[in-house]
Amino acid sequence: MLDNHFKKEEFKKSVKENVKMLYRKTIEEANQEQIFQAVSLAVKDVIIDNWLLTQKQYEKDDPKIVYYLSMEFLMGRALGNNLINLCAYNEVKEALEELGFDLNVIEDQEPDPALGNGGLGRLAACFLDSLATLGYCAYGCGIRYHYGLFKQKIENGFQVEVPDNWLKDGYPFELRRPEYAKEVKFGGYVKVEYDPATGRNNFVQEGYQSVLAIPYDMPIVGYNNKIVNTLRIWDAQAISEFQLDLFDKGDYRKAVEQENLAKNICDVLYPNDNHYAGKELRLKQQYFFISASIQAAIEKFKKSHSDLHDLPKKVTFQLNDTHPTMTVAELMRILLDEEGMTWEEAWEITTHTCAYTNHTIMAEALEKWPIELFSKLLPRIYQIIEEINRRFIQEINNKYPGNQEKVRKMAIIYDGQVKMAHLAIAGGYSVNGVARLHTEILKKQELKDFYEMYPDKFNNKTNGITQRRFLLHGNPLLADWVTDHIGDGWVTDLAQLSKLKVYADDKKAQQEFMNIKYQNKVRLAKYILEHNGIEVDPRSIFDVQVKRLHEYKRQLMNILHVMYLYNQIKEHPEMDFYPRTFIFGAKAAAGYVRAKLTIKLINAVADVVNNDRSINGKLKVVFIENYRVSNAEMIFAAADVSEQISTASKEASGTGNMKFMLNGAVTIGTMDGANVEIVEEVGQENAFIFGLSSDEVINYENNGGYNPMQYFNNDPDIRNVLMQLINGTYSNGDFELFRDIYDSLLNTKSSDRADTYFILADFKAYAEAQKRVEEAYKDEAGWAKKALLNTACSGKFTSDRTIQQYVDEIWHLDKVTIE
Ligand code: NBG
Repeated sequence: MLDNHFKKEEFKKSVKENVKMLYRKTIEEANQEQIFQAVSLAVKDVIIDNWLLTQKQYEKDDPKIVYYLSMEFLMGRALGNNLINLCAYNEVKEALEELGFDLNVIEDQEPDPALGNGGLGRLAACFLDSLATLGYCAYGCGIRYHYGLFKQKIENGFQVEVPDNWLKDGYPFELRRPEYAKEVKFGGYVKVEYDPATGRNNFVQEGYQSVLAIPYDMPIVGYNNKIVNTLRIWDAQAISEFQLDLFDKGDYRKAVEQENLAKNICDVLYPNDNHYAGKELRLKQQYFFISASIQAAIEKFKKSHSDLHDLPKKVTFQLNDTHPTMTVAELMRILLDEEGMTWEEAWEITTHTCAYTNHTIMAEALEKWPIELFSKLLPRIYQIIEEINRRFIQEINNKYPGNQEKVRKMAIIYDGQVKMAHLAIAGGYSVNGVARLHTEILKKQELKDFYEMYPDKFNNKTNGITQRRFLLHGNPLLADWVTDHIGDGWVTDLAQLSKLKVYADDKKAQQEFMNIKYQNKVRLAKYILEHNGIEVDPRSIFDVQVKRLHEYKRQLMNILHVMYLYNQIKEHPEMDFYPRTFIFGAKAAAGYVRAKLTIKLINAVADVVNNDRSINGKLKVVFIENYRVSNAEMIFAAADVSEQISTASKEASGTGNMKFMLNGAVTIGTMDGANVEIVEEVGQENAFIFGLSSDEVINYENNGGYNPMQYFNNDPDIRNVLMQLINGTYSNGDFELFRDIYDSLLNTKSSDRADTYFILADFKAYAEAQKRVEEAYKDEAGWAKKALLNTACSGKFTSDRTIQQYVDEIWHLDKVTIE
């Protein structure tokens, strides 16, 4: 389906034209960044044709639309991915070679749009890719943060945050659409006016400040199908520029306030993963993008439909966690105040249009807004939520007469707080978790009362990832090898990977597979040498943990285990030990002190271990700076061992685990999140599972925790390692540097329980599982078989499967093909 534009000569011509037009330079004079811009423009040109075609088709077919509402879209770079999905990657690579450029280097010029923190934001990006590829009409709706997630620098072993000014040189894949701007109102008060004509009260917000929301559209290119969907991210602009009369009336202060409101709203993404901070500006961000998105969606619906009662047949608003829950109230506001519907009508429509995905059971991640803050910022929205709450409590009372305990636990507004998850459940028709185990925990524990009340709303959608980015683009060697063996059907039908199973015992296939792994390890080793100045041996086991830094993910357990191994090697130099490279990559939220200290610890251990010549390079520790989507692609491809070691019950799903598996890494992990399903697919014998089960963990938690001291007292290995945290071994004699970590594991003087995440309880089981990894790796053929089977069995974990399940069971979208 190669477009004419991607025929080599055409393409070269258009790049040259663009360089001339943009920079008044010849191709020989242009630098790499300029070539990136010129190439992107040429690609965008083709995309825009397909974008228009898609638009036309949608207008013709009038399919049902899903609006995927999300505070985060962690897109990663677009150029390479767009070329992949346009099936033009190789042609463009050759064309550029002929012009004297290397496509990889050109791709590296692109800033990595980091409008997300971690799994939740990356999932949204994978979903958009799958929606376009499967031919469903979908809009991503989010915020155009001027600064994405900070860039991480490591200085003296510590994380330092550097602002990510990703828009500095202009972003070629976005399109400003001022003609679709929307006004969003904050503050003021609500005036109630009785309307004798209708016999109803009208609610009018007055004395408010407003902001203009300007949409920027980014194309989402489907794979080989000409479909181009839209990610619409909103930016804020002061409205006062348009309302100069405010100055005339002397309301100068208000004009300035409005100006400032607009300036701040889209400044920066909050850098928290799985943690709620409760900042007013965050609440503003939420309402800002929700109000603009819902207004736009309703306006679009009304253009081609006459009856808003049909909205649920044509539209679903999918809430990516509770951050966009304002949707429920904003939709009610529009239907009540602007469309003049009765409460019952509006509620009927709203509760059949909104659907909610839960991504965590971590208590500290649950959003609860103080009513003070909420009602002041959003007076009308708050009023509506009060009424939703009043009716909801009535419903609870009807179902459980006299049961105040139920009201206490389930109310939307309680104890001076608005509970966003409760609003999302009451206001929607679907509640889903993101892995089977997670959904079961929601039903049995966290949301038990809601499940009892609305069993039919609850369902599971196990997460997935896009193989187009994480295999086809990220690991071209393996992608080609797979295609050579089973054809290229896997690119849009990942289940076909199971055809590789017949090669699991094939010596030649095993060798080829491991040889590709080796080459990918060489590629990563080169990156590490360039970026960290550390030399690592690609023949050693690459054992990798890359993900956000969080206590529940237990990077600490990993590094404590490295300290333990180091002690072993030092004590028994003669011991048989297969060389290992432990690779970490993780950003810590800027305010998360203990997480940042863990980064320092990893780097401190790296310093000691990597520079100890007496261990003959048997052990290396690397902390990769600034882990992000673009280097992730390379890291997954090079991993032998995938560390998925969260405390059971805490990781809702995980998606990195799937990316590793797809690339032929073997999991060492707990029975948590989607690990459970990974093991189910690949078989116990092809993974290394250890540790407490989620039931055991939850049981401890419900019964006052456990006593880590017993492990400290009874196990000399554990004691030894923990003492090294406070005896200066890794801190040049400073006893205090890592004391907080030591205390967190043993000391109950702090308010939280000691060792909240059961690191000491699981430590020995983890060490034992690591021993099994080592033994298994020494058996070359055995390992190759495991690795190959991991790839072969990863078919379930494509986001195409996840999206198809959302479509079949929640969204009920219509499939579209471009004629
Ligand atoms: C995260 C979970 C992950 C999960 C992603 C995507 C939040 C609130 N949750 O386990 O921690 O894979 O969501 O569902 O970021």
